[in-house]
Amino acid sequence: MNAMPHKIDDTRELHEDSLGESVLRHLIYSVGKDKAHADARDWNVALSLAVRDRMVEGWIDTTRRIYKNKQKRVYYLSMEFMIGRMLEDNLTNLGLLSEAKTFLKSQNLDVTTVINAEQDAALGNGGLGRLAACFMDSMATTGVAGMGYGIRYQHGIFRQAVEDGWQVEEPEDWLFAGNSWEFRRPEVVYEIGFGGHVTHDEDGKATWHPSESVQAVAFDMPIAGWEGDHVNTLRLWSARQSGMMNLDTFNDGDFMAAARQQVLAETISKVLYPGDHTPQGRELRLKQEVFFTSASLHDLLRRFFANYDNLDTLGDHVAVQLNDTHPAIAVPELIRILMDDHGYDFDHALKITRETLHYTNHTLLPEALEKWPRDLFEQILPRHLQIINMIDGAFYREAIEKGLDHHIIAGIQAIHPHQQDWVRMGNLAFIGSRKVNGVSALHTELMKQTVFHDLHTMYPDKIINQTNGVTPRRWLLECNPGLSDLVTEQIGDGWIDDLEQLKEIEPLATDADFQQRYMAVKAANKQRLADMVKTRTGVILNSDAIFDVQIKRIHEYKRQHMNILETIALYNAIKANPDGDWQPRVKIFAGKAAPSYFFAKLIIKLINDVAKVVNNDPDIGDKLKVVFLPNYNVSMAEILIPGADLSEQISTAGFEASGTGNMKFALNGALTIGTLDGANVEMLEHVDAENIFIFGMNADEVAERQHRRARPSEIIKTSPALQQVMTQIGDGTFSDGDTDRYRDFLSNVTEHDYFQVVPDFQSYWDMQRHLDALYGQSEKWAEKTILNTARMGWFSSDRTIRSYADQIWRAPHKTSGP
Ligand code: 26V
Repeated sequence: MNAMPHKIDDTRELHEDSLGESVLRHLIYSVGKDKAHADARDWNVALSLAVRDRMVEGWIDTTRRIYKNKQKRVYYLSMEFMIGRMLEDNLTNLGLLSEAKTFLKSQNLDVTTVINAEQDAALGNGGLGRLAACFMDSMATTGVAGMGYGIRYQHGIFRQAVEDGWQVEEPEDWLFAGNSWEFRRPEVVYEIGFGGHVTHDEDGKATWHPSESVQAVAFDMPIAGWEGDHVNTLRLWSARQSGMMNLDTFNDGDFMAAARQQVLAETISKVLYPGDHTPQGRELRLKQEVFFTSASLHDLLRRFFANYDNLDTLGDHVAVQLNDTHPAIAVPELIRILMDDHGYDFDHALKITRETLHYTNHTLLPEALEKWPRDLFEQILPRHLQIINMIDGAFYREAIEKGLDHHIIAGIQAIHPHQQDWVRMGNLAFIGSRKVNGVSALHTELMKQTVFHDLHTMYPDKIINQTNGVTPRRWLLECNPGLSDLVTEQIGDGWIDDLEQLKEIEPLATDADFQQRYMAVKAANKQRLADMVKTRTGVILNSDAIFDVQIKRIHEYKRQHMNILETIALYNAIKANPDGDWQPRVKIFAGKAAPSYFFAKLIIKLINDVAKVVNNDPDIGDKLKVVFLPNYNVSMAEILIPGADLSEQISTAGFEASGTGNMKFALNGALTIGTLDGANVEMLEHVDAENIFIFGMNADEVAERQHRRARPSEIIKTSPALQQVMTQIGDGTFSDGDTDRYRDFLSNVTEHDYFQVVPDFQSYWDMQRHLDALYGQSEKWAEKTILNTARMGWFSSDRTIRSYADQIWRAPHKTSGP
């Protein structure tokens, strides 16, 4: 499949060179090296530039088409884009992968080595950022006129090292060798103000006089959809000092003071906040949010004015999606621009804003709901604070009209009228948006019942569900070429942008020959995974074992600790009966803990402590291995997911908003052991109860137990296995006799256990043993594996994006299917 050649105007065909010729040209003229001296990175850069050249024509074409057709534009504002590597994605979408492979081979180069020479762009923490990256791919594939806006962090998520079993954070420097994909746009630059004061003229018109400002400079990356003809833009903002270095200071000889100013300004886009569900109410974070949101709004309005001369109809031509509350400052900022720069009155400005903005919620955890001290707001954003008060005033009148009482209204305004201490960004985003969505059916239901209960009563049509999805290009076609080829051989390649076609392999689930071929692919993927584990940790895996994988941010609600407790119990059971007929297992963990989240770091230490004991116990041998892979990232996921037999999705029910890793695993034929949480609920509906392994309490049962603060002690008393595990953790069995290390861990689990590890433990254990037995019946296992792949088509992010486009953005897109 070759990308269509594009023409710019009536000029000559620009790519008469073969891809290989372009690469050699770039190697010499862009990288400045000859073949004899080029290393893998040089080749990577030369190839990337050759591919980038071939994206540009489609990019310019797309831009012109959208402009000419006045297609409704969609802007995805996100603090995070967890992209990973781009080369294979772009080669694939442009249909250049096999040509590139052939060329690299002709130069005696190893394709994987060249592809892997690219640094991951890890400008995100976890699910929220990765979802934004999948959405960029799907907006391009479905022909949505979409543009992503974010921050060009100089340093993405920290690199995780493990020293003596503990997580150690190391600096990340993805840009050190440059970024082949980006275009610097020095002419696209906006002044972003902070601080200062507000004056009003005789007519009451306000003017904000910021006391400091920084510049936001644009960097663009082209995002090509499947088959390369629709190319959107990801625009990331970089902070720069306003104006030149202060010359007076410079002339005074105080060069250092001038340089200091520059450093301070550039701090804003220096580093990604590594908290995930754990906000640090830091001034710099607020400035980052304002910085990228304000620059993005100014930029999209400038583009709007190229087609229209009046902002009254903004919402007809533009839809803005706020990825969580991080860009929620867009609500007062857009109103401010409309009022102070364009002369709208407040009511009209609010109306236009509410026709344009939409807000996605990604978590119900109370500690993750952003709020800012009112005083900090006053200091940094005095005009925005005034506008928020006006919004609250208008909201109050609406609420009274709808018959809500004062007490309830106070709880859902942006600022509580009596306490006045916090600006609550969730409430602000809700009030200022046209639609508010959750990311799975269960999550959306719980939004209505809990955090947004009163706002939902007031606006019963505002909350809507949009179940997450994942891009089938990266998460099947590219990461699992073996399975992709097998599927394509059977049903053709229409599934790549119409994933529900995978249904057509359903009849093959019981076909012995197909089962054998599918499982041969799985075995090869397991081998690739085992090779990586050996390289990175030295642990040698038995590929007959169940590869049982839990990879995600480390968090109590995700319950990696329940998994490790079950691992210890299994270890004990094997030791008690070493000659038993045990199904061998490999427990693989990976994920980062927020640097300030001690308990999460302790879980990592416990996993590594258990690994050390188990992996070196001669009684155990190949029956059980435990591995913690350091520095989990997108590229590592691309190897882990295709090689997994079993996917751990075991969050406390009601706490995982959706999950997207769950979808990637099932699509690649791992069976899920999981709770009725997030999108697992909908996966159950799609793959059927016999093909997914659900255990434990549901969200209602969890809420009920948490509400009555039920203690775990009664349950522990009835479980000798669990008792033994707790005793061993306490007596130093896994900590070289150190009885102190896990004191906090034990009291957490045995006394409070907010995340319900103890009550769910037995059903988790039972389900694991059921899966052990099932794995022994290899045909049955293969059938379920195939049915998972066949029935996961609905979880394509193409479906999700079409649904946003229809139900939220009211924006055109290509329909799926032939
Ligand atoms: C919150 C905060 C709070 C302030 C500090 C930095 C920070 C960074 C990220 C977040 C948002 C965390 C929310 C999140 O990632 N939610 C995940 O979103 C996924 C995509 O919808 C979803 O699949 C996961 O279930 C959900 O946990």
